Amino acid sequence: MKTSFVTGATGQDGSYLIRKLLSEGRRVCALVRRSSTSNMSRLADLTPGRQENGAELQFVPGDLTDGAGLIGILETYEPDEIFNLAAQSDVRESFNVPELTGNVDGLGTLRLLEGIRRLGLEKKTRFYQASTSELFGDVREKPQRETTPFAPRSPYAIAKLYAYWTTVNYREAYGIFACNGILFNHESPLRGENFVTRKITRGAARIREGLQETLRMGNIDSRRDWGHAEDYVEGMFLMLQQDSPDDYVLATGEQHSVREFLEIVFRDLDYDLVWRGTGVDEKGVDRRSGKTLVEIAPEFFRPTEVNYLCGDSSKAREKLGWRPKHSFETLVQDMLKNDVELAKRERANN
Ligand code: NAP
Ligand code: F7E
Repeated sequence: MKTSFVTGATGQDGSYLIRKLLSEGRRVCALVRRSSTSNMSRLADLTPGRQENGAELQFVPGDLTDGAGLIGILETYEPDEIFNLAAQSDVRESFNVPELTGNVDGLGTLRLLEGIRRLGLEKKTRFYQASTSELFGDVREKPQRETTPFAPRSPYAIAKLYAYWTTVNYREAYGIFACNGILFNHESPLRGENFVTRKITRGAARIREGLQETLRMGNIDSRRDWGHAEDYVEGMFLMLQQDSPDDYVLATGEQHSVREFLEIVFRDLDYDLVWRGTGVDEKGVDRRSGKTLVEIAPEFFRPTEVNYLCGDSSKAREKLGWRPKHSFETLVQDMLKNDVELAKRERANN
């Protein structure tokens, strides 16, 4: 039985990836960081121990800033594969906590790779690094692919750049099977509510149920290539099952603006969203009722913004046989259905 060690297990991707690994019959050791209140909500339905198909799940306490603790974990479990998903992953927040972001997202990756090396696990342990389309930042080419030069625009992206090159260096210097998955934005009903898609589906559903007045948004003309997290964890898994290690872009190749995302979500909730005014005074108004649904709030602007991302995942499609199953439409439907149900329950409990 192969042992997989997953950091960031309690996050969006960790939650989907653990289910995938258990379905593949793995022994899964899931890193959970200490918190005073539970951070296990996305994993609440999973029971540790032996699963029906013989797979096994264990939660392991630890933190990416604690090198000695990580080495102890690697020594105990000697994993066949590590999926390093843990990160301070909020780009806006990284401007407020740049040092923490560098420590977790940059040095955290180094600590794991150095652990593999010091324990002599170079030939045994395969390593997946959660790299990001934010590396492309102020994009130098459209669409972005593996060979597109990086131009990071946030402390988050700069920390991830360090992690990206550390992964490449440990592959080249020590022969570790280490891969970077350069993943474009991927969302789901399990997405954190601080990220724009979930903020919109959750907020709009709450407005519909009379639980919230408006959505206060940042730069709504920003454009992203949004896929479904369920599809993206399939790609992560495939990268570590190949004959040789490599770096891959995962993306849908389709791009939408935040403004379009707002229009689609409100349309699906039977509003007729029209835009009035310009700049920070612009508002999204329901044509029928005249009610203001969207306002611009400068506190959500970033000191430096990534305006445009759209990925070319031809390499992953050819070499890994990876194909996203979800479309943009089914992604929005999946998220909205979940958040409408949540808002209805919330109203019923009020
Ligand atoms: P997420 O939902 O924010 O999850 C982040 C995870 O990291 C959580 O489990 C969090 O634990 C954990 N974590 C944070 N600081 C830690 C620390 N010091 N030690 C140990 N664990 C720590 O992120 P996600 O969307 O699943 O993304 C997974 C990874 O892919 C991240 O590395 C992210 O940067 C990267 N990425 C994401 C996307 C995307 O669109 N989702 C695209 C490209 C790359 P708590 O639950 O305790 O907070
Ligand atoms: O912002 C704009 C915002 O926070 C998307 C992380 O998973 O994907 C994610 O990073 C865009 C930006 O994601 C609001 O300015 C407008 O242009 O959902 P987001 P992100 O910054 O792209 C990458 C690939 C990662 O690696 C990251 O870990 O939407 N935007 N108004 C807003 N964004 C937020 N959060 N809130 C707003 O009100």
